[in-house]
Amino acid sequence: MKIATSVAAVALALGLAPVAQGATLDVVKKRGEVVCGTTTGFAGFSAPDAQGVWRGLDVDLCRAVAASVFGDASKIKIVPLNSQQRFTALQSGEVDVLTRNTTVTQQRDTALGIIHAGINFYDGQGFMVPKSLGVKSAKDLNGATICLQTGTSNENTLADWARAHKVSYKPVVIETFNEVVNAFATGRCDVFSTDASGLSSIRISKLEKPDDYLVLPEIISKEPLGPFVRQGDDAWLNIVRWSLSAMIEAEEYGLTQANVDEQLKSDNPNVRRILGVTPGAGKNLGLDEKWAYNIVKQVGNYGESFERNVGQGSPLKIRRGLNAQWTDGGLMYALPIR
Ligand SMILES: N[C@@H](CCC(=O)N[C@@H](CS)C(=O)NCC(=O)O)C(=O)O
Repeated sequence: MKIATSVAAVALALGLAPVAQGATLDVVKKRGEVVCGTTTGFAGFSAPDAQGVWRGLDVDLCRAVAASVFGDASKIKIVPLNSQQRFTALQSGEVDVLTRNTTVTQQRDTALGIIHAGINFYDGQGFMVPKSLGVKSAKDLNGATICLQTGTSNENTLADWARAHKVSYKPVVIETFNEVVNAFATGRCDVFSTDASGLSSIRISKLEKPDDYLVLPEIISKEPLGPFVRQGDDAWLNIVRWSLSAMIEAEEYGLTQANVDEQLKSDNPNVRRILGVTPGAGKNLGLDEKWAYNIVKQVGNYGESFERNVGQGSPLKIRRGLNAQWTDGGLMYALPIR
């Protein structure tokens, strides 16, 4: 994190950051699209499909913001950023919002001039090894060479864990995603360590024989992943935060892409408020009253987005786990739209 902090300091010193405070919504409206910072290509979360269209859970969040601002989820521009570049891109105004597997930490939320706008995936750091290594537990990793990507929280988390568990290892830290994956695939390191979501994605989409690899059972940290915006623009923070919350609350109330038009006739007061039949929530955000209706209609609720991109409807097949609704024992607990 030292590196990211000094990049931020340089950006600030150069006068790159921040764009005029409070102005993001105006800038976005004038431009006609929301600019989102994503990964350079992380299947299930943010990656271009065969037609070059960006898809994924994080891309859906970007689309949700566009749906609430413009009533049109397609009004987005994706800026691919590696782990190291992401904070500077947000600070400098190159992107309006970071929608990219970024762990919320106290340091990032305070010292970098940015702030999180919710959590769209509760994760934790893990390890992947080739089965041929013959290792069944992270505690057996003594002496291993471990691949990591530069500018991630994973570097420090691993160092802390290894010290506490008296595991010695040799880090191989590489800046770009494809290179670090390549280093692992070609055996330059024994282990890949990053968020468990990342490991599932890499195993399925980047390794030739996924069945030759094993994700170890240990999860060594909390990695709450969520969108970030610049500090000092509460109106924009609210738009991103409530767009995400609307997706989560829509799932709680059973509002889906398929039934949302029918649900406009619902007499449930919560549903009427979410969908703007009872006005107020849109005006509060400076948006059309159909802001959340447009999200559900065009992007879907959180569960739909989850299943399509990373869950049972995707090659990743990640279980809801911590990302289930609070009513199902998970941590997804939307703040009420009222
Ligand atoms: N959640 C962690 C890790 C996020 C991260 O950047 N992970 C790497 C995985 S190795 C990644 O997404 N790389 C994709 C890229 O750089 O395009 C963080 O916020 O630092």
